[in-house]
Amino acid sequence: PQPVYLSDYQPPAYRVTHTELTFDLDPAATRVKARLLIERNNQADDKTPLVLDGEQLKLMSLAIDGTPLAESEYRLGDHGLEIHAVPASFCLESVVEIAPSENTALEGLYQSSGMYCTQCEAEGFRRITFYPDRPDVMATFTVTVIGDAQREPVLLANGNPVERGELEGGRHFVKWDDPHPKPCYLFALVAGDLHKVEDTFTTMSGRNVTLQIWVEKENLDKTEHAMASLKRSMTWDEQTYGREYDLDLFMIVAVNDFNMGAMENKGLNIFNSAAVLTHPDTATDAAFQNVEGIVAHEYFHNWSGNRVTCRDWFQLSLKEGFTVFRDQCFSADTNSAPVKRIEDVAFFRTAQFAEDAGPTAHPVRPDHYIEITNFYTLTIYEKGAEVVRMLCNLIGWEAFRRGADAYFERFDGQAVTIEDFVNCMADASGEDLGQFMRWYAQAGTPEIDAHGEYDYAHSEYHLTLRQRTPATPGQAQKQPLHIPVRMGLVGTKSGQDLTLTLAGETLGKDAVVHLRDDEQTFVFTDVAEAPVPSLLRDFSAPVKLHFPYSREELAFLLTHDSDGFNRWDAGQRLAMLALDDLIAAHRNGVEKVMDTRVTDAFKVLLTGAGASADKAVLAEMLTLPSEAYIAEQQPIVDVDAIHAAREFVRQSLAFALRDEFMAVVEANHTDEPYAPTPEQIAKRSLKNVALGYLMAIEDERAIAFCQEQLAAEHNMTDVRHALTLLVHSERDDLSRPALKAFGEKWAHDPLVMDQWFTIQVTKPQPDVLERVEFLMQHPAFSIRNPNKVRALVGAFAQNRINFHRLDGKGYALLADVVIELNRLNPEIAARLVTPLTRWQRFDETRQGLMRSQLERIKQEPLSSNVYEVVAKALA
Ligand code: HT7
Ligand code: ZN
Repeated sequence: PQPVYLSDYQPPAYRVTHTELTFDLDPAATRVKARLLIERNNQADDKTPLVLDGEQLKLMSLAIDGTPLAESEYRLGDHGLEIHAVPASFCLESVVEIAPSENTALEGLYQSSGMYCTQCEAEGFRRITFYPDRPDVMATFTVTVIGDAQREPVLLANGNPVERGELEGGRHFVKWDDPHPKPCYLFALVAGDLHKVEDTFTTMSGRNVTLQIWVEKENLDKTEHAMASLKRSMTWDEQTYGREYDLDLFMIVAVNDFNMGAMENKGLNIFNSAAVLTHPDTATDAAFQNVEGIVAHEYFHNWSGNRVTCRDWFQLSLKEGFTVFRDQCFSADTNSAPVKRIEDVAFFRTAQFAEDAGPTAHPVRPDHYIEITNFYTLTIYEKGAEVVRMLCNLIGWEAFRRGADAYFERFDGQAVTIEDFVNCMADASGEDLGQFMRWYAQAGTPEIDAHGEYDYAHSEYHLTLRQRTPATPGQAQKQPLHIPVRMGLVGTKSGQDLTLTLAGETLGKDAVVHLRDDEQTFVFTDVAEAPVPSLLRDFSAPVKLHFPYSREELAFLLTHDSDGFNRWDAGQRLAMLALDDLIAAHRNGVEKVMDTRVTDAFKVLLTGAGASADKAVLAEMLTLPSEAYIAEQQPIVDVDAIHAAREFVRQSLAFALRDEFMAVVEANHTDEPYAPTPEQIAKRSLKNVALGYLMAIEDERAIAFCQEQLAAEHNMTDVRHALTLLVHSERDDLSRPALKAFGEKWAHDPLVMDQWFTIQVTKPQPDVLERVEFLMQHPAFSIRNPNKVRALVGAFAQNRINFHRLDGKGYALLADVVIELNRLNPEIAARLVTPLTRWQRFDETRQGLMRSQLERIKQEPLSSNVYEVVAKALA
């Protein structure tokens, strides 16, 4: 397969001004009739052929302005159709046949649990009809859906319903009109036996919008939270960005088979059922929060993505980075802002940093790709959001908001580039963002080596920052970036933030310094006492910061830093220093000794000043860095040493602070009716974190507590946590009956069964691989369902000590599944193979084992998706 290059971009030779589609639904032979009003663009002439994308389509007829085309007038290939000569303005009519029931890739029109649904982003529309399947062709759409009145009583598409009626043979139809020009990737159709929950929203200009959530009948009681989240999102976008919804109807549909979380199709968002359905009995707090965030994300796309869209797929982060930033701010405003930031950054530093350090590293705006679906990555989404956040912090919210207003107004109804967005911000602020643009072009995680010195004689603090970005595939040399470093100086005597004075200018107690060169020294004057620097507050840039903090300094920041994020980060750094020592001890066969400074810090958190802190933040502060994060910090990952060291710390803390943890468990246990409020979520997470420590030493009171929590069935957060702790303990006598009862009780609920699969395959005991093999035969498992694959196989690949078994069987199992999925669903196969691509991070034995599985996959006849990932991993 050949790559596509950003530098080859050409505007389309022809535009489609209006698209009229008629779908006559049938599982094996759906007929799609298309009438496209097409006009030639200025740069083309009458010799320019019309090139349309099309894949897996059976062409039945083709006509221009009512005249059928002879076969000599066009060329039909595997990827599309070229019509040699066309008028400057004409109507193209085509009829094709497609087979939704055979579509296992879940791109284009497919069937999920008997209903029809679509997924067109990025290039799925070409599996529906012949069309210029590119985001810079924007048309209005009229869509008629014809289906069986019994099997498909509900027929949905984008926009507003304008006509409906009965047809012969028990068929019926609904016609939909979407007046907003859109690229075809935002087209959607859903048909099936669906039921709706309805509500209304009055926009800021007083228009009434009907809100509908469509689900299978048995899920009608799981929509309340999504509906409330949708209304909150609509209000937030009006208040925060002045953006109002623009149709009379907004629909969400839940489907069981979906490659990602959800899709922002105009007026008809399609959601993975896992991203929309919640009920206290079946969904955890994390799931409730995830649903809220995804509902908001898709809704926000109505402006950042739909009204203003991307010129080409290289600009993907234009809509995704900006929209993730918007949904992050919404969740921060709606819940606990510091916890949201801590969770996002903890995930980012683990997973995106790993992507940036691996063979598939790419810039926020890539310059080439083979398969665009491989580029829906953490770099495009999350690093893209961090880049937008930096922009906002650099120019300030007021200027950022003016820039966003200008962006939406200037480019409404257009397909644009990242430069267009950044130029709006530069215009609104007067800031020169030229150097800042490198963030979009350079892959890899920048590292800052920081070093500070207090000059007692002159009351000055000299802070030197040196930046470097490591080489990444295809980018050997990097240029210095414009990095905003938010910081404070915390006085060691007063414990307070000191006033920052730089080059004679008083900046306040918390300021942003701009690092632009390879190395810069900032001299702060009038610093009355020796400070400890608090750097990169609130994670002001997506970089790795190295500062030679002593453990005492970290313990000091943990209790004194005015920045909540950096207080948490100081704790993580302190724990990391202890973990590093223990990893080395394990490797060298030396007895492990617990660092009492960590125990003391935890004691302060549990009983001292920390105990009065926000409970949600406290829960985060009591959580040790994950094995995956610890691995990220090691030059060569020693899976067993990391696991042993982390377990040792957990157990040491539990032995030393047993009573304190138990007091937290008891103080935060509640049986008030479940609500996903920040207060309740905070209490549950604090209690469950403490319970986790006690279960690490199999404390008898904790075991009894878990059993009671499980039996009480008060809410899924508590039930799942208790079940997980029992299953992950060494107590088989407790684990087996609990798992069995849970599996039987929830056999009818696919989303709960996903949790049941994950709990079993994430435990540390060594029989997990066999368990995965066994569970793959379970009636609730299907390799065709992406949620099941993620819950079982994907979760197993995150179980570090079991996946990385030294006999290589974990790798072989993953490769087997990738090979099978490569035929069925290439997009999911390409995502699933990721853990194998990180082979360079491991010891020689594991490197060899992982590589040999990659080689085995490469021998197969591969989809372009899997080929691209595997080829990069082996390059
Ligand atoms: N914009 C949506 C992306 C998406 C997607 C991409 C490729 C294949 C399947 C997909 N489903 C959804 C989701 C979003 O970012 O909001
Ligand atoms: Zn998105």
